[in-house]
Amino acid sequence: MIENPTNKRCSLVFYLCVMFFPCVEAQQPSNYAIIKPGESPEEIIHKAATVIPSPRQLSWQQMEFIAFVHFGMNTFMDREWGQGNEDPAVFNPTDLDARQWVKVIKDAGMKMLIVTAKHHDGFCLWPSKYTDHNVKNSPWKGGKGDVVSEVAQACREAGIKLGVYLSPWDRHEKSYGDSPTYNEHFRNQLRELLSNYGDIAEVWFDGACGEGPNGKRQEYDWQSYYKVIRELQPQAVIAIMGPDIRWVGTESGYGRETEWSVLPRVSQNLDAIAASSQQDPIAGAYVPGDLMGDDLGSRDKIKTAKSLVWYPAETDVSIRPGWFYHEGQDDLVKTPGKLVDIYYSSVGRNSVLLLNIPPDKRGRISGNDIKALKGLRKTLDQTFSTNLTTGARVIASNERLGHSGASSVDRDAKNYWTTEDGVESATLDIQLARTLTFNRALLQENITVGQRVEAFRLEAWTGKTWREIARGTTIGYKRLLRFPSMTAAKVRVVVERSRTSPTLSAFGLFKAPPNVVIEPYGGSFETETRVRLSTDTKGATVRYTLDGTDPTMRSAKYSTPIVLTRSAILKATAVIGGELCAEPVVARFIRCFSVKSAEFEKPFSPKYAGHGEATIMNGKRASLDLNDKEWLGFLGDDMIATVDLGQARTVSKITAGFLQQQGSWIFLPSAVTFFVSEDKTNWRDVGALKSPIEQTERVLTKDFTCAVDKIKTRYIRVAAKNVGVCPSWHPSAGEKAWLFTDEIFVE
Ligand code: FUL
Repeated sequence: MIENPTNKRCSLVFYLCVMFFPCVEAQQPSNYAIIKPGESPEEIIHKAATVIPSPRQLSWQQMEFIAFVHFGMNTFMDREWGQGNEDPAVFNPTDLDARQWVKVIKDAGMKMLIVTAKHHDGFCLWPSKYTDHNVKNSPWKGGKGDVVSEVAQACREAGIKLGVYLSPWDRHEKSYGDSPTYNEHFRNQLRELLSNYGDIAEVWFDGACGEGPNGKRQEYDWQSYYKVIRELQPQAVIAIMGPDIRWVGTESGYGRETEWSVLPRVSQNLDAIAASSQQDPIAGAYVPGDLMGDDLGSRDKIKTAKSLVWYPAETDVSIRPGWFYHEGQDDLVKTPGKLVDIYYSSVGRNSVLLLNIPPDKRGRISGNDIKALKGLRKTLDQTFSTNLTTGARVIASNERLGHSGASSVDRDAKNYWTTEDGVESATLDIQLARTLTFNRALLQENITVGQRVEAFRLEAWTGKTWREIARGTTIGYKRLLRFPSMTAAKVRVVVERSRTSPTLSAFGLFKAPPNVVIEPYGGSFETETRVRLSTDTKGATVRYTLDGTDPTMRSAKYSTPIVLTRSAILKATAVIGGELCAEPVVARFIRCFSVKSAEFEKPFSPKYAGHGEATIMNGKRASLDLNDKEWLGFLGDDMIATVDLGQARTVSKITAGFLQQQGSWIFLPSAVTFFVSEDKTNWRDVGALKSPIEQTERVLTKDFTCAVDKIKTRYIRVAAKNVGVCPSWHPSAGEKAWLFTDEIFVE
């Protein structure tokens, strides 16, 4: 069932539950703390506030924005997870250019590139001595190529750090499942990667763990893998299935509003910890099992902890629905607006953003992805290049000697404001150089002394009173806040609660470029619809197009509501001082017949009932979120919908939309058949589309469209075939499968 999906993250969580931590010298301050028996909740909270990142964790956090590059056999097989039996002859990029990858990544402001040296299919992008399943047996460069080496070289030249993804799960390797032999094989591969390609800044172990080619499951010897990494690349952080960096808990790109980097580390072996206190307390320890929970590090979570650890979050998300490149997703690249939103919700919420940009079959990052990244960069530069606190004067309600309030706006990360011992709430009054307009704020704690702030608010002086403009809980390494434009000469940061003396190493105010709002934001209409455009910025005008092209200075200027009488892709942007200054916002409008009523032969599930029958005829498309109220779900049954247009119409196109999210047991229909009828009794089959169900991690929405030759009809029936049960390769094989539909359009 969807409420209890069996997916790879479950195995990730399981392994995190049992994984061990490497030995660390017990010194204070450190990136862990032991709670001694009898310590009060108060003492524990103070202790948590002094746990600090290790030097490698700190350098990693300071990178803020890093790139994932999924490239390999799957790129050529058009899949997300290979089987391991793919022919190396298939791997043949025609124009691989690692320098292009690095340039795109650097231009976007990312500081590291993590390449999938080996994914679950076992194919190695470097000529590994330990397997034949690698580039040397591919036609690419006559078998003389080495992708990892080209990437390493390009990164070195550009000053970009290099990370490697090495999948422990290997569906090709024969020894997989014969635990000691495969563990040695895996360590050998690690040694190759960590010895021959210069400095490695991150090793990324994914949590997926399935059966190997021999049907056996592997017991990973994580400790021995970590040992190899610490020995060969001590500066590298080990992420996800590792002790340094944790998975944020979602692949959506949206981290938690409250994100603590200090978490309880529950021990399985308390006696051992007590006995070895301050020496080698780590063996037998594990981090919380539920990394997907809403709360990992609040007072409530840590008050009963036996030890605490600095374990910061990394937010991994792909710029496309899939991790690997698929031509069919060229139009599904996230928009700059969406990427900006993700940036605020990851980097801006005390996490590092790991954004995946998959090169195509040529071995190059494709145009749509580059365009989206440029749009993201442009908005970030427009927003953050001018810090409006320049020249501000700061008065703190309390400050420690050498750590004045002014340190928070001096642009020197080493200087920071903090309070005297025992002062855990305080205010900073910031007098700006003049009256200014801003709609974004940045706050940074000095995490080299710990993460402390639990609640804060931001106020602006209206001339008469202080008005609250934003509030938040945790700050951590970085917190970004968005709020409606505010004009003021004085602002105030109020730290309401902190675990010990609060710190601020940076405070900034910014003005983001104008945002264009389209109302309604797309949808369908029968004869005409009126669309209003507006911007949140005084003095800005709006230019737009209706054919899907990006607006230019020559495009139509918006003045009165646009009357649409045909389908359109509306793109609008704002202009100030004769310059286009915002990324275009896009909305799709479809002209279609209104459906008067809809009925289903088999009922939809009450669990995913959307707005009832109306869901498929309200003109509103659903998002990729299965909980979106625009979805109707059918469990195990086909979706057979009959819609009534109210009167006979001349129809040329019928479209039905569906969701694929196999991890949640939602499959596309295996076939969709379209029928028409004038009397609802005699039906004529006007077309059918088949869609083979393939194993994939890809989450997407897909429209099944049937073009017909101007048929006059009043009733239309769409019969979508549910796969019935989850196929044999699915972790929940045999369980009832879901079919999700959002809309039927008749044009
Ligand atoms: C997952 C893998 O199964 C996906 O294919 C992808 O590599 C993602 C980043 O990690 O666990």
